[in-house]
Amino acid sequence: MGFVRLVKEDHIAILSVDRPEALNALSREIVDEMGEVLDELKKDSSIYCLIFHSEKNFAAGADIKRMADCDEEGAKAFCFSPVYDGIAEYPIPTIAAIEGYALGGGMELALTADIRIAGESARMGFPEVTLGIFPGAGGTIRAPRLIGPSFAKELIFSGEKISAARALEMGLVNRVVPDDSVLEEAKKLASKIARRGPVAVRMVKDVINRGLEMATVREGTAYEASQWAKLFNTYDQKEGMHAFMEKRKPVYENR
Ligand code: DAK
Repeated sequence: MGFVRLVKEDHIAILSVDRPEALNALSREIVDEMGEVLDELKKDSSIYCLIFHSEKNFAAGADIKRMADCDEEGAKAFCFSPVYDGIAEYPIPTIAAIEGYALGGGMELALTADIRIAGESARMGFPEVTLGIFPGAGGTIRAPRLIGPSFAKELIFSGEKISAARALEMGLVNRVVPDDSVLEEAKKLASKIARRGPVAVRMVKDVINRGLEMATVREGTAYEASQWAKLFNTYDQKEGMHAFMEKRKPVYENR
C-alpha cells in the first residue's frame, strides 16, 4: 500500500498523502503514485472537482533525506514537474486545502491547484535557499505569475515561512478559515462548483489557463470566443438556460 489515498463523494474527489511521520514530505515515488491515481481518476466522468488535502500538514516539501546525496543526474531524476504540470492542467477544478506546513515542493503542489484555502495556523513558504537549492518543481514559474514577481522573490530569496494571514495579503491563498474547518470549507466550495454546468466549468478552466500563457489579450479573447461558442453544442448549455427560463434548478448531465 502506497502513501496516496483517494476518496470520492458526491461528484468530489479528495486526494491525500498519508506519511505523518515525515510531515507528508514528498518522495519521487509518492509524486509518481499521485500521478497514477490522478490519471485513473480522469476516466471517472462523475467527478467534477478535486481537493488536495492531507491531515495536519499539507506537505513539508520534497524529501530532503532522499535528495541530500543526489548528483546532478539523480537530482534530475527527482523531478516532480511532469506530474505537477499535469495537475495544473487537470481538466476539472482543483482546490488545495492547506493545514499545517506547505513548504517547498509541498507549496509547489499547492500552487498547481486552481484555488487555495488555508487554515489559520498554516505555515507556507519556500525554504529551499536555506538548504542551498532553489524551488525546482514549478515554484519559480508559478509563484511570480500568481502573486507577482516582487512577493515571489521576497518569499523565495528569504526562505521565510509565512503565516496564513500574510499569505492571504500576498494573494497566495484565496481565503483563511479556522483550522478545523479547512476541509469542510474546501468541500463546500467544491460542491458549489460541482453544481455548475460541468462542461462549461471544465472548458473555462482551460480557456483561463491558456489565456494566461498567450502572448496577447487578442489571442486570448479569440480563443475564449471560439471555445465559448462550442458550448452551444452541449446538452448542459440548453439545460442551464431552459431551466432558468422555466424557473427551476438545472439538472446537468456533463455532456
Ligand atoms: N524531508 C524529509 N523529512 C522531513 C521533511 C522533509 N522535507 N520535513 C520534515 N521531515 C521529517 C523530519 O526529519 C522528522 O523526522 P525524524 O527526524 O523524526 O525522523 C519529522 O519529519 C518531523 O519533523 P521535525 O522534527 O523537524 O518537526 P518540527 O515540528 O520540529 O519542524 C519543520 C517542522 C517543517 C519546520 C521542519 O521539519 C522542517 O524545516 N522541514 C523541512 C522543510 C523544508 O526545508 N522543505 C523544503 C524541502 S526542499 C526538484 C524537485 C523538488 C524540489 C526541488 C527541485 N527538481 C527535481 C528540480 C523541492 C525541494 C524541496 O521541497
